[in-house]
Amino acid sequence: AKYTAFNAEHAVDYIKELVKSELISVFPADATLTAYEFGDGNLNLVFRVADQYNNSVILKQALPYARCVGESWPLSLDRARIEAEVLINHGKLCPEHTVAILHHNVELALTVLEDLGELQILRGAQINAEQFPLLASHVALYLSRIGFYNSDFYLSAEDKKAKVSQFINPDLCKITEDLFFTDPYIEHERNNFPTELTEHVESIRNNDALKLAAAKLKAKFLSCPQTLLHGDMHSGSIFVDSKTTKMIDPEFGFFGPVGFDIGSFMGNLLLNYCAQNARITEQAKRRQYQTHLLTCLQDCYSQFEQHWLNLASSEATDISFANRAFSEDYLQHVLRDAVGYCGAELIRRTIGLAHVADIDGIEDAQARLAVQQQTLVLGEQLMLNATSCNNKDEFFSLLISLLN
Ligand code: SR1
Ligand code: MG
Repeated sequence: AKYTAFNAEHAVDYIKELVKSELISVFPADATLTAYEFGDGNLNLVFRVADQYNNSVILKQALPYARCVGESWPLSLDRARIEAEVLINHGKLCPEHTVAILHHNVELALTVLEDLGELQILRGAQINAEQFPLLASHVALYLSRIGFYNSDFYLSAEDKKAKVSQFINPDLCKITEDLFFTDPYIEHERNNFPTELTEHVESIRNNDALKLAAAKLKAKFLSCPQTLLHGDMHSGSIFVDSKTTKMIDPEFGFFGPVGFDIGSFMGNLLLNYCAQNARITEQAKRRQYQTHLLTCLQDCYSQFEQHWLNLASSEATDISFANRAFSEDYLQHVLRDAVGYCGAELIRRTIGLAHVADIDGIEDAQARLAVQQQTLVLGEQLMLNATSCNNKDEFFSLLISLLN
């Protein structure tokens, strides 16, 4: 079928056809379907299609442009294929923590996904200071499995090269290259910050050491195809409840540096940590919640590293990589990258185009500004000190000293 952007009626008709042809098994033959569009993300259309028995699926369709900006920002529809193929890849490696893909249509740039509506989006839950004791271990398991099994530790060189080419994702990588690594460090119309931050923003633009760190992180993002990343591991890409964690939306997936995903995830935990300084007024409650977030970050990083070391000792297929000294050296570089990407995420979510509701939703303008100043300083210090972290404990000490 020729591409056309769907409305709710198209979504219902499309799913009806899938039911009729027995291509999905979620709905019975007598299902009466209804649909509504509820996408509030930056790029796509998202429909929930449900029947009278409470069965439902999500139909996600890429638009040929970025939804948040409009047709002046064209984007390739191939991102829908990439997202579907990343979901298939990650779903095989870590089905417990990857949203299930039920159907995909390349021409229409759409995917049909399991409906996770009974779970919450992590960002909203963390804005309300909800705690998820299994989040750290689930994210660590997901990132170590998808990371390791798509890396040179495990794939043959031939297979890896074929996969790198399967997941070339120029349009969405360009968004990250620009928004993450370029715009915050120059004057650009896409940047978005209050006038009161102008002095701080100018100090960032004049900080040669920081700009060098940003350039090195960008160079690595551009030319270090270590593994098949999720590519957009922010708190809006994670569904949770007390027992479950599911990653969604890997349309930014490509072969890039291992440290990028875990760095982005940690950056989002820290954005929430700082935002809570203006959100939770009672000191003891705030401290308790922030300690939980910090423990989540530390546990996640520690478990990620430990899983990787275990996988490397039991599953490495390349003899050159099957020794502990190599794994430790590799992981030291991953740590330094992750700390740098974490810092860059804090900065770009504060002064770049795409912000986070954790901070933007703070009603009191003065309190919001204080949080923004804190995320900028934290981001700067993490980026500047990332390459001095020799191991995770040095990173945790650095972080604790910066948060106190
Ligand atoms: C124009 S897209 C802006 C941001 O939304 C996505 O989720 C990515 O994080 C991107 O940087
Ligand atoms: Mg997304």
